[in-house]
Amino acid sequence: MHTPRVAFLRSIVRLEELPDYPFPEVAFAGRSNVGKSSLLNALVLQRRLARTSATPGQTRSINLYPVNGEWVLVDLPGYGYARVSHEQRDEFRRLVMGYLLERKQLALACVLVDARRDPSNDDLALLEELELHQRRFAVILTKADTVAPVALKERLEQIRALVEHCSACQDVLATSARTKLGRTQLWALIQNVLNHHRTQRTSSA
Ligand SMILES: Nc1nc2c(ncn2[C@@H]2O[C@H](COP(=O)(O)OP(=O)(O)OP(=O)(O)O)[C@@H](O)[C@H]2O)c(=O)[nH]1
Ligand SMILES: [Mg+2]
Repeated sequence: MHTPRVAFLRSIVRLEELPDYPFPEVAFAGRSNVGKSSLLNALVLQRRLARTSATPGQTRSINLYPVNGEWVLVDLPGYGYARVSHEQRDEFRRLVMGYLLERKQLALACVLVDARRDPSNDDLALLEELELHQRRFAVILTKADTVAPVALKERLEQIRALVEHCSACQDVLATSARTKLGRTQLWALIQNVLNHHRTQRTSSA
């Protein structure tokens, strides 16, 4: 694979600001600090495209990154971050859930889950909503470099069992932004989903 051509398009804090273009989007969602921005950078082989931080709550807006002029990677604000007000938390939730459930350009929601932890209640609620609304999703384990191979295998089995009956689930993958584990598989999954999305659009046009 060639290094993708990727740029920063826009940062959005209200759903109405989202552009109405024909490009399919692939979004990274998940709890705060799970590694969304880091994995996005690793995926497109850029060090500092999306801002990352050891402090949770770094990404507070919806950030759009067009790739190869064909599709758009979307970095979402994280949920479950304790140190924000209730109002702010509700605001983020409305923004993120509104985007994930209603955005017509969304081709795939990647739900990122820390490989070291059991999925949180927020993670489970999000997966349930996506399945309920039949929005295509994949579960992506992050920070796989921090767990032993046996524990990683167990975690993968746990998640696969969890989504076994979810028809909207496209895949469950283990990744690491640090070692780039799973990067090629994630790229291939995205290309597959985008191809499918294109075919569907052509046949329904
Ligand atoms: N060991 C390891 N650490 C990682 C990996 N990915 C991210 N991190 C670390 O996890 C922390 C959070 O990473 P971010 O990419 O900023 O997480 P985020 O999900 O975008 O966080 P918010 O924007 O706050 O929601 C940073 O300190 C990263 O260096 C990984 O694959 N392995
Ligand atoms: Mg971030």
